[in-house]
Amino acid sequence: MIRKYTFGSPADTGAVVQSIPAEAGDLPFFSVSFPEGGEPGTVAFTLNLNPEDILWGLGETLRGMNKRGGRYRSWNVDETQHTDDRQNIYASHNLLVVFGPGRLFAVYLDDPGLVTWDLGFTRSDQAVITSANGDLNLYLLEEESLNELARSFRRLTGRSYLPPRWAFGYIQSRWGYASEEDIRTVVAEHRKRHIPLDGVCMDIDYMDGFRNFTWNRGTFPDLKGLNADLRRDHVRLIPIIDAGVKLEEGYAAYDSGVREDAFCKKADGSLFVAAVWPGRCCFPDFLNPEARAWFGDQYRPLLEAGVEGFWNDMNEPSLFYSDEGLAECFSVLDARKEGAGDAEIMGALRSALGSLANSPEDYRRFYHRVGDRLIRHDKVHNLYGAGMTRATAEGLRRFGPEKRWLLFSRSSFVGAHRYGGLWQGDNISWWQHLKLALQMLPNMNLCGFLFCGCDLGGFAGDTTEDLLARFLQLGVFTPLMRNHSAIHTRDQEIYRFSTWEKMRDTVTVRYALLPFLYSEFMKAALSDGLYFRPLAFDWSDDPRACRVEDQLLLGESCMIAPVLEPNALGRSVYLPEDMLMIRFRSAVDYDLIPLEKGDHYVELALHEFPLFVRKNRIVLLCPGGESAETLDDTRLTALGWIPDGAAYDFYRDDGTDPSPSPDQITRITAAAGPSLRRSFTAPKDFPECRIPDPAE
Ligand code: MIG
Repeated sequence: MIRKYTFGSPADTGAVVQSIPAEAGDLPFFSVSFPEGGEPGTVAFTLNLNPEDILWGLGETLRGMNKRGGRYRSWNVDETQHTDDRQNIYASHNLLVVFGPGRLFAVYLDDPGLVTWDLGFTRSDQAVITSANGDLNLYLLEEESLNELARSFRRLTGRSYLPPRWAFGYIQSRWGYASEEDIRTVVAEHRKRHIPLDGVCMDIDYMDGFRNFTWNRGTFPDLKGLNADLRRDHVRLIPIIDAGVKLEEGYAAYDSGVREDAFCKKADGSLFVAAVWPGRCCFPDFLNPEARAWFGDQYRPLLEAGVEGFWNDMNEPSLFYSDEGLAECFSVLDARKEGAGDAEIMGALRSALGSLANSPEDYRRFYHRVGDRLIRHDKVHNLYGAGMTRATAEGLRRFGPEKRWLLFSRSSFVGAHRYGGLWQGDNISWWQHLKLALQMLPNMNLCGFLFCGCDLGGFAGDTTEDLLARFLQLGVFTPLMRNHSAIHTRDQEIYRFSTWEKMRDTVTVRYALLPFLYSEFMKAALSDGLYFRPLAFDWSDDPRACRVEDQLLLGESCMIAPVLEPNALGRSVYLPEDMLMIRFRSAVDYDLIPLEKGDHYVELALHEFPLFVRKNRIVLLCPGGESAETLDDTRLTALGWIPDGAAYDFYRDDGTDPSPSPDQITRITAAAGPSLRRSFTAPKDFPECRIPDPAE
């Protein structure tokens, strides 16, 4: 059941697709107040918390899976420090699930402005959610189970984005690949060593002076030819596009943007200008449908060169500084010249410089044109990245309606999950960030973003061999499996390390599992379900399971529990029921160990990692391969502890169909029996397939 409550006069955010009439009565569970001292119109919702209540949601935010005890802000920002004291990063996903004894509901605030979430921070027995604008639709969702609640939220906000199947392959990325030569070398090093590979990301260095939709003709003389060569090798190029468009007469995207009146303007009607990588930039008005259409069409030159996937960056939008901000900063610095020698001058200079980027004043300087209304940016700030994702997705669809496209973004809002995936942004090569990546995944899934992943190995800082190995072991299971790192950090491609063969073996497991993981993903997406979720979703009566913060359910029948610490030779795992542990070393080298419900310490040497499968369920391995395109998904091996037999609905399609039918399913039935491993051939076009027990 979903109920809607309206406060003030809300903007249309595009997050919700179901039309629900607003309730006239009082909002249950919460008390509503209008705090004084804040912005006029501010409204606060206070909820009393029971000691046992668990809070999930808020999508891409920091701290643990259970958000209780922390403070968060819905305010999209280019935040490079993903530490527990930061309340907001790139996305705003205003969904909160409340789960406790006798209590299960979720609240979604459809509000594009600043929202703060005090979830037991000020008072451990209270959650206070505050909307700065006070103009919002609040949805209250109640269902019988956590999984039903998640489904109901997806029905409210629409089906998740479907990537092409090749996007489930391994992707290599690095800020700093600057030429065709660099890219060809990366591909050759992978192919030579049989490290599977499906894509290489091109970061801003491919562009001509950081101008969107251009490429450097000196270092990429024939992008189309390069792309064609790589495609023969089953590898795709995935270029980056930033939000800001360089202000420069004679540059096609700028000129046409001005002509189409597609850029955000200030109150006096002049263009809003702020510096990002290309220098002074204009910012497309992604809230305006015509501007979105114009922006989506700008991808054309890259599409004509054969590109089939993109990542969109800097779309919070990230602003280094505006003209006005820079002038103000210099005047503060000038005024301080006299004071040299003062003890506090250091702090004053630092704060003047430190507040240049992404400043609240800049976000109040420009406007969006929605219909015949002008809306000041800060009122709808959190929609900007989502608007860019939508503009891109719609442009790609116009160009190629016959297939699915890869698209993932840094900034987002609920609603963007219908148009693209997400990566988790600039993590650091820290062990803490491996755990953080895992903990963000189920909350991102809950908010609709199924296609996501982190920068494997860590973006900033120098990775270490063991950290990269353990990151890859998580990446085997994340829909987006991308190794990415920042410029001037240690080289992070698998082949740079002495133990590259072991890491390659890890990636081979991804490819052996790829048809199965794809099946799990597509079934989740097409049924409005979850690919990753907290253990509580399936074992909500088991208080131990409900508190687990470092294991995740994957799809219908699997659980992952990666090693998250350095120098570990194993880890503790909690099993809410009997499970088979598959301890992988490679696609063909693994142990099958049935484990009973309860606590276990499992041994996992550096290049070993587990997948747990519930009893009487199976997972499927294919023979593997070096690209998603060349995998054989008919010659399969079923792994499972199935004393009572198992049935699996194996979803397969051509990997590109933009409107796939959910019933492209082969029902695989495995007969009861003691053997844990059974090889068989699955008929591609037949609905049924029975695997006997080899002992039969
Ligand atoms: O200001 O394009 O999160 O993945 O490598 C940094 C350069 C801009 C931030 C992205 C990161 C990317 C980097 N970008």
